Amino acid sequence: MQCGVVATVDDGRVVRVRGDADHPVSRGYTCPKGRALGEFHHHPLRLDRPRMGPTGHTVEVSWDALLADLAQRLGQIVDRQGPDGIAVYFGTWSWIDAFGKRAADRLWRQLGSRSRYSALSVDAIARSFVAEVMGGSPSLIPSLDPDTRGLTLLLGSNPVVSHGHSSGLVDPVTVMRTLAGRGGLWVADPRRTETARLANGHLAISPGSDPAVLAFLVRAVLAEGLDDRGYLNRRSVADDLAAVARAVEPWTVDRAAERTGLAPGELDGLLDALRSSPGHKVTVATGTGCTMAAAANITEWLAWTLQIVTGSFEHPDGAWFNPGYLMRLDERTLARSDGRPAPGPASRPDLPGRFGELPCAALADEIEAGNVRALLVFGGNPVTALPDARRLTEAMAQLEVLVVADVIESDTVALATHVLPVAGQLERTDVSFYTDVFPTMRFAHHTPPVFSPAADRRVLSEVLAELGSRLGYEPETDPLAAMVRMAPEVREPGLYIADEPRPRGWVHERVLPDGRWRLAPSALVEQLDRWTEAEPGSGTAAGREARNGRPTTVVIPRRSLRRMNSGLRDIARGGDDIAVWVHPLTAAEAGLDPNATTAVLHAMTGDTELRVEIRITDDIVPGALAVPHGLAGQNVSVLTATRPGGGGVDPLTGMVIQSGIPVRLSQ
Ligand SMILES: Nc1nc2c(c(=O)[nH]1)N[C@H]1C(S)=C(S)[C@@H](COP(=O)(O)OP(=O)(O)OC[C@H]3O[C@@H](n4cnc5c(=O)[nH]c(N)nc54)[C@H](O)[C@@H]3O)O[C@H]1N2
Ligand SMILES: Nc1nc2c(c(=O)[nH]1)N[C@H]1C(S)=C(S)[C@@H](COP(=O)(O)OP(=O)(O)OC[C@H]3O[C@@H](n4cnc5c(=O)[nH]c(N)nc54)[C@H](O)[C@@H]3O)O[C@H]1N2
Ligand SMILES: [Mo]
Repeated sequence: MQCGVVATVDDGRVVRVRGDADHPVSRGYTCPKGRALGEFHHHPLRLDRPRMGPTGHTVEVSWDALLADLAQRLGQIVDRQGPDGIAVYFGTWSWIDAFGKRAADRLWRQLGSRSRYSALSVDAIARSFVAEVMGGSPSLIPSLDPDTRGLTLLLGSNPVVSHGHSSGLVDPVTVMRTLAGRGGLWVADPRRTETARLANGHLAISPGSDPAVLAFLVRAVLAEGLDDRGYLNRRSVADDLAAVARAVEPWTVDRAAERTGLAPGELDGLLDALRSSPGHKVTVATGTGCTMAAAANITEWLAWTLQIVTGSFEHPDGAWFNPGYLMRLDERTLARSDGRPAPGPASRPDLPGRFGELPCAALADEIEAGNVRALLVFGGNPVTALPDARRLTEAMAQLEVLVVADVIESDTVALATHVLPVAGQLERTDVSFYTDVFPTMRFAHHTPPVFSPAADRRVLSEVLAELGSRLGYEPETDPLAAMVRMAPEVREPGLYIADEPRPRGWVHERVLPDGRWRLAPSALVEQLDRWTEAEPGSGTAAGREARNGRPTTVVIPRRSLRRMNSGLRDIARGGDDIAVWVHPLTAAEAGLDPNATTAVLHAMTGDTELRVEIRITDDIVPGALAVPHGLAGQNVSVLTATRPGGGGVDPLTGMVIQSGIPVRLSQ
């Protein structure tokens, strides 16, 4: 995403890809995904020609025939049932094709549809929600500063593999080692991950128990006076602070130890690390282990609360907020929002609309109800990424129109009625526009194409402009113009670093409502109170009952080094790392053969089961099953549930619960 690479081309083929030692941000570093650029580009499964026809029976056609047919069908759907009948889904890879995404956004706006979905509601929507209710804008993304001298606490994130959830770390092994050597690095993760091995402390916590760790820390900070009182007086409201103190009060070390499965001494060790951090500053970075869990919202809220009560946000030894090189959030007046949801999808009024989108949890219902008749997929693979995969796949096969713009065959392409073979990364101009606020410093790239699109591929933005014209809409003539308006220099290809690469202070000065954090949003305080109540203290009859009622085996997510979700799994070694991690005790309890290499996961509802490859290891806590996602033959999303009342979806955000899915394990 932010590394400079040098591709050596010989006779129209990429023969070598290596890190660009002269790149001022990545300084020669690349990850295996970046180095796979050539192999991905030349892959035999690359989409070369447009295809059209009924699901599973598309045949090659000309672009002209495809676009004419598509325009006609979309027009008919709008005439028959209005624009909401046409839905768009933006996947993770749509963000890296800036012109394509702009064109898709424009077409969607021109259509006037409300049916917009993206990977946000299956990834980390809790983060945008908490940013909105606490800071006044969903666009605030705290970013880890590799140069911090304060303590760093990672919860449910494994940057050595993922490069950080939203901070796109370059050379994460070096960054983690540096953090561990300075203010200290602590990792809470049910797995002994590659990152945990580099940390000063690893808390092997029970899945889903993160709020207990954070509530314990917030309580201790307030009780011991480790907070930054002067800052809090200026930047928060006293009543809110009192509400926080009350909500975390039950979370003593013993109770937190009980809930997390840790020894009290381990939690005290973490508190000690905070006590000795300069100024008690701390950066808390959460990842998908937390944002996909049932307690996602309160985990994120308590993570922010800990950073706010210690005065860590925008402090030189705490997290900063990247305003983007092109987005320039620090120079704009951000629309203030307070967390009120928009109306949800018609078939699922129990779920909210948020941030101009509808939750992916509702897509299958919307198709089944006939509300969505066409779906346009950009840079994503909903068949593996979205919940309740079997039901969704059946629903998608019933669509009148399923447009998939991709670069390679996929499980979703296989269902398409209209396949758009679009130009890949080496075949188009790219500007780092939609990824602008994620890098570890404020900079932008503009890279020209290396090749012109091969075979019958076309650049997505051009395809969509033509489709728009056929529907009678005005196309955008210069997609770069909007970016150039923000930063004239990006007209020319190159790399641009801001004069102030990690600005601090703009959120406090320009964004916070009345200059103060909203420390105790009532919806979150209530969620924590409920969570606390559902987790009674040790020794009580209610406590034992709750523990006995808790499923003993849950699926948790993990990322693989050489894939990007479902992307790159077809290339050499991309498909190797697919095993589910299982603790020996869990294996024994489930009656697995100690030498077993496969096992079956059974969903607790319905009769869904999934045979998976396993690896028996004590690098994971008993009861947790760490499952990689994005695979076709081993699609973990068949285990997620979305039906109303099924407990598979967070009611505040519409987020699908993908971490801590109860299952039964068998041979
Ligand atoms: N059960 C479960 N579900 C999950 C997750 C989980 O851990 N467990 N993770 C969730 C998360 S965090 C995310 S982000 C989503 C991911 O969900 P999606 O974004 O929908 O899925 P990806 O697998 O990232 O999509 C990859 C597709 O983009 C295509 N692609 C690659 N390059 C390009 C390009 O240049 N242009 C275009 N147009 N397409 C391209 C790839 O070929 C591939 O088909 O899944 C979510 N779903
Ligand atoms: N190589 C590679 N890099 C990627 C991706 C990829 O597929 N491959 N995907 C990209 C995408 S789309 C995303 S969203 C990011 C995700 O980035 P991360 O969020 O860092 O994802 P992971 O590396 O899976 O780390 C999640 C960790 O959470 C742990 N975990 C699971 N459940 C719990 C829990 O209840 N509590 C705690 N504390 N931990 C838990 C898991 O064991 C796992 O180690 O990575 C991005 N980068
Ligand atoms: Mo993601």
